[in-house]
Amino acid sequence: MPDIDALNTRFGVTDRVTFARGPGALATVDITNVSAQARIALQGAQVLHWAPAGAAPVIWLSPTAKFAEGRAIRGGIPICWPWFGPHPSETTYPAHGFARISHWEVVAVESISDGETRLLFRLIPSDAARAWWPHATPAELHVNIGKRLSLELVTKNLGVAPVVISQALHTYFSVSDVRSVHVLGLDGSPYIDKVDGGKTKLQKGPVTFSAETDRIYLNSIGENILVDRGLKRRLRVAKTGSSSTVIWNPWIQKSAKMDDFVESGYVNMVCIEAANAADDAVTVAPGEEHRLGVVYAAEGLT
Ligand code: TA6
Repeated sequence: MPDIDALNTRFGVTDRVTFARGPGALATVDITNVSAQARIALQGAQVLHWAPAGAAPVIWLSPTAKFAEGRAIRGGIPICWPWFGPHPSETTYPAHGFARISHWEVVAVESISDGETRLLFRLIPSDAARAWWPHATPAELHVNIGKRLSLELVTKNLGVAPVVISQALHTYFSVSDVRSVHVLGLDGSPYIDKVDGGKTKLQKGPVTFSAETDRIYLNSIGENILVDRGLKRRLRVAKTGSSSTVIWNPWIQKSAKMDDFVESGYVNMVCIEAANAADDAVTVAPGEEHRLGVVYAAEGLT
């Protein structure tokens, strides 16, 4: 259990960087600067909130998210690592890996300027995680909080053999109404349709939402744009080190089965995930590292 007083003594900055114990006694850090406000849980180094100054929150957090040690928090930016989805062979291993349910230590906090705060977190695997993943692959997350939000997930292979990882920054975006938004940038991309037996299909035009949507777009390296006329907002999702883009909305029936989705909660969120999943899993050679990066920017819509 992180020592909040020690964190504030070492990294806190009055009115700018404040550590606290939030719901479920989970440690959080609130960041306020001229450009934005954000909150990050130390469990999972999970961004829970980001709002550029004067703008509505960009990141969605379920109103009934459950906060408990070792339980994934519904919303924000969960880190899926070192595997995406169910473990390839072990059904008892946690879905989406263990990064999002593990403690991450704060390594550094830096105010670059009055408008940008940079934080560095390092994953501290539990004994259980070491059993699930017996590889020397330390993970770090760099977060920049400003008028843009950027994250970079770094995996280093300190072992003597190649290691295959799949991963995602599983970002939940807040939208006015998922039935009226669309995603640009995936036209012509092949995708695995997890709602239709995993068939591979080809995207035609913008991605729109009228039912449960769960797709892994492959060989997808370009920028995506989430257009939300209801919020008069365009969200740009630029990424590096990512070959897959996952698009997800659970819709009515699936979300109704989740205790951390309010009824109709699915209407106000959509996941656009910078990932390396399925055929795009990444092999990290001994002594090498892999960097998965995203930059989110909100723009007005005239
Ligand atoms: O990214 C989409 C997905 O893989 C869906 O299949 C769904 O399982 C979602 O992630 C949420 O997973 P979670 O384990 O957070 O409930």
